[in-house]
Amino acid sequence: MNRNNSDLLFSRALKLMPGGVNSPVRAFKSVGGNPLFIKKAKGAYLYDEDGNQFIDMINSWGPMILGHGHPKITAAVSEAIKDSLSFGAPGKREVEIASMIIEMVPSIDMVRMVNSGTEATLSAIRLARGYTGKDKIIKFEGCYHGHADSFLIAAGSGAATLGVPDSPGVTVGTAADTLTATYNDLQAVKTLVDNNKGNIAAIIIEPVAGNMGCIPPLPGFLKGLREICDKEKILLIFDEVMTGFRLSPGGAQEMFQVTPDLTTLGKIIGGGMPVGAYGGKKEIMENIAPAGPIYQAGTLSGNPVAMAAGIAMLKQLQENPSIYQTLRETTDEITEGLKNILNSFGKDYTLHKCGSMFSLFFTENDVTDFSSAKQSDTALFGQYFLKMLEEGIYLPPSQFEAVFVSTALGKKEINNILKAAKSAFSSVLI
Ligand code: KE4
Repeated sequence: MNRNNSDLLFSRALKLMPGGVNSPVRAFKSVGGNPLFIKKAKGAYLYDEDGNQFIDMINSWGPMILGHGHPKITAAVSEAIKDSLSFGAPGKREVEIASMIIEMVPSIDMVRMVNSGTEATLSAIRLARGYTGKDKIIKFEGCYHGHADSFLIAAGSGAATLGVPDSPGVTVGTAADTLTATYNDLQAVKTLVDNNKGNIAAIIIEPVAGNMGCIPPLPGFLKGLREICDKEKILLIFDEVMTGFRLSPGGAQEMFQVTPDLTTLGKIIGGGMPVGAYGGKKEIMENIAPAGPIYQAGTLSGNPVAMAAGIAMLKQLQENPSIYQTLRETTDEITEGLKNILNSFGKDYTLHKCGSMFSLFFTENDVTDFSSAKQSDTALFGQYFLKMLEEGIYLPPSQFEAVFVSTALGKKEINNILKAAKSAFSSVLI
């Protein structure tokens, strides 16, 4: 595969930006080789700077659930741009998207628009701490909630100890207020809550994990968290930046029928533009400035062009609820095909899926949390990734990320994905 232009661009980029990228996972570090520089995308396809074509199975890490260049979204953005790009003042589109979100996600009475998932989650944590007057939060190992200091925390040794910084620059003081539990382990949460009675403001979780690979909640896990939070007066925050509007119009909370106190959103909500949001019960949200004392702000929050893209996206999802069934069927066809091919090589790798997201773990062991996910053969995954790239399939460049299916994947693309997988497995598994 000719990648001269990408390699040239990457060598320049390395001199100009840390790691040559604007977000670490794009650098292909965990799979090897240089990243490809994408020039354009249309429908199910990406085209790089050397003219190579790829079937897109990342879809910008989730947002492009309708594929690239959806005419309704493109038209809405083109229309909005005619009226200039940003006002820094309230606009009609903010009212419109807020009412759509509140309609689609029943647990949200009131919402604040921001510019990324990270902004949404860090704001939600500040709100939870301000509203409850308590300092500590519980997160789960392997769950990623963006790069705010409170989330870049590794598990301390033993269940009762405090978190430790997982990145230089995060202070010990900050880490002390983040407790970490094992995903799908309700007893671990109960132990942390008992050891920190009355000090925990919130539990934040990816209701379906996507950042350690796709790992669904075990039956009763989310409901158990809800019960703990009700009993201990802890706020339950569902980080649905990835699952929101993907698993169903109401996200994971609709799929699993568990109601959080606060929800964070991103990715799909912006239709490909930088948009995040957090929302929840009115009596909680009304504590956010200027209605209340808890501060949060943003120059480009509610940006009219980004709102236009988000409105067009949400409108498509609202008006075509059958797409969720289509996405499930496409996901089933791809995942069942992969499992059959692997079985023909005598492999029974663990594959987890939920709605239109899935991950193939290169391990035959069960995967229910981060430590079991880490048993996967990441080197083999890297070889598989590069082979699939050669075959024209662009997968997420990490074992610990999820594949995101779009409605643009049709029969032809599914067949090509499975044909490529058969070729890739035959070269890496034998
Ligand atoms: P952003 O700040 O990247 O918009 O959102 C952070 C975030 C928050 N919560 C969840 C559940 C998320 O998955 C994310 C971001 N996801 C990663 C992919 N695993 C974004 C890709 C990247 O970091 O480049």
